[in-house]
Amino acid sequence: MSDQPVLYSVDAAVATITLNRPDVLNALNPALMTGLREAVERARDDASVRAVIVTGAGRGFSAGADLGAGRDSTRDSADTLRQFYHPVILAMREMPKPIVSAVNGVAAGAGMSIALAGDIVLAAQSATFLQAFSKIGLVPDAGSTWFLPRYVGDVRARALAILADRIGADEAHRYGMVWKVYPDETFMAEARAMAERLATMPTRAYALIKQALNGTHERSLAEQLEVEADLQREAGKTADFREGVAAFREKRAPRFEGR
Ligand code: LHQ
Repeated sequence: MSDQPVLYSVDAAVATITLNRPDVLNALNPALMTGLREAVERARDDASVRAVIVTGAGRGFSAGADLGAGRDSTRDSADTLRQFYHPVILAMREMPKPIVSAVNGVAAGAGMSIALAGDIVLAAQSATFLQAFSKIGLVPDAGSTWFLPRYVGDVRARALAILADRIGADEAHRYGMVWKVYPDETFMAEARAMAERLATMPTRAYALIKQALNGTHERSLAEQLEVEADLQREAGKTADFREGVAAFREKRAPRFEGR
């Protein structure tokens, strides 16, 4: 196994980004967050990549910030967040390709925030989620206070943040923060199949869909209608739109090329 904190590979137009510190449940440190940022940017810039999977090596997705002895306790947390965490969360949201978060095991603290930053969040049956922050006297960060109220509503977001209870995949699914749960045995194959499916779809439209949904909660209906109209103009100019309509008329499956 490589000792790189983040692994990156591309197969069949799908980039797989693997958090790779399995001995510590992929706890996050500056080297891992830098690697994650670079991997996300690489997937963004590689025209052959049309979908991305983010997952964890070993039995965890990520246990959040590394609390081990090696961490630099003299460093201001806000500086660490701004330098290493915010660019990753923003790059994931702004990534013009769909991201599947394949939550293979525990997602805690900022590890849970990273999972929630994906577009389609899938969980293995044995995966767990916890807003570990308050257990060690911290506040949720890396976007959890933004994602959770929007995904699960205020009542659950507050309870999750305050109580820091560890919840299972089924509960996370019921709350609405996970799209689908799969048995552990087939989980990675299902996540891969989802990403491969996304990689055959109209990639430009996906980029525009992400743009439409990013920030929708901050806009009025009238403003959002304008955003939709502008983005639809762009989508309407793509080869994939022409192909989608042609395939519909010819009663055949479309062959989207992502442009
Ligand atoms: C770990 C960790 C870990 C190091 C397990 N670090 N080794 C804060 C500050 C500043 C800037 C950035 O952002 C943040 C945000 C945050 O993310 S704060 C939240 C930090 N994370 C946590 O508080 C979670 C701590 N971990 C746990 O509560 C448990 O380990 C969970 C619930 C994640 C998993 O429990 P188990 O499945 O029972 O596994 P375990 O506890 O036995 O852990 C396995 C190994 O991983 C163990 O090492 P060992 O050598 O004993 O086998 C742990 O020490 C290590 N590990 N989390 N965050």
